Amino acid sequence: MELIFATHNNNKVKEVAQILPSYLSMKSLTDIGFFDEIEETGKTFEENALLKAKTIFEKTGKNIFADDSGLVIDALNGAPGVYSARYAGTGKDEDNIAKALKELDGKTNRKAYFISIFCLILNGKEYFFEGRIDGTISTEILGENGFGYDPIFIPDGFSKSFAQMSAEEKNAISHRAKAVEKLNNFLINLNKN
Ligand code: ITT
Repeated sequence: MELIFATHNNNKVKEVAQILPSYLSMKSLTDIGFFDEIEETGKTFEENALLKAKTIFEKTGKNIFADDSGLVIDALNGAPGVYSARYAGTGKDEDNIAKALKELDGKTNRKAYFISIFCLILNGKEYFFEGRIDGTISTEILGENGFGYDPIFIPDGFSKSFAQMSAEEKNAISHRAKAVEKLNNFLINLNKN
């Protein structure tokens, strides 16, 4: 079964390629030659995931999934949330991280979670899957692996950041891996019925 992954983020493509079950073959937007920006005007992760999946569905009519994800920080009233990619306004991970650390300066509550909402459009119908991982925000940059806010996110039960983990370690517990698992279970059940 072939699915198009409606994302321009190559780090997401890389992660999902490592966790997607082998009966699913994934095509990226680069593979299908779609390079236009998709404006994310939604106020929720669900709205933005749907917007991305729908844009590509309307172009291709094929089966699609999209991932809208972000970091939700308790002491910042949920920021950066849906604005995670654009938090500092420069589009650079290091600027987003610097802003988050600055906003949290002196705060003792460092609780946060990563969330990923997948929107699947299958035979024209929309389905949503959510993955979440709780953790804390470190006081400094830790590690160089991964992308985005990985260097400042320490998942609960661990003493290292996502950026200090191997891809395998992150993929075993991440928000994105959990959303992919739900999508996979849904497709397996669909085939049984
Ligand atoms: P697409 O919309 O093209 O998929 P994007 O990067 O703009 O790519 P989002 O709008 O979903 O994607 O923004 C997600 C941002 O949240 C992402 O750019 C990171 O800053 C952050 N993020 C999401 N998942 C992450 C993860 O696993 N590790 C670190 N940061 C993550």
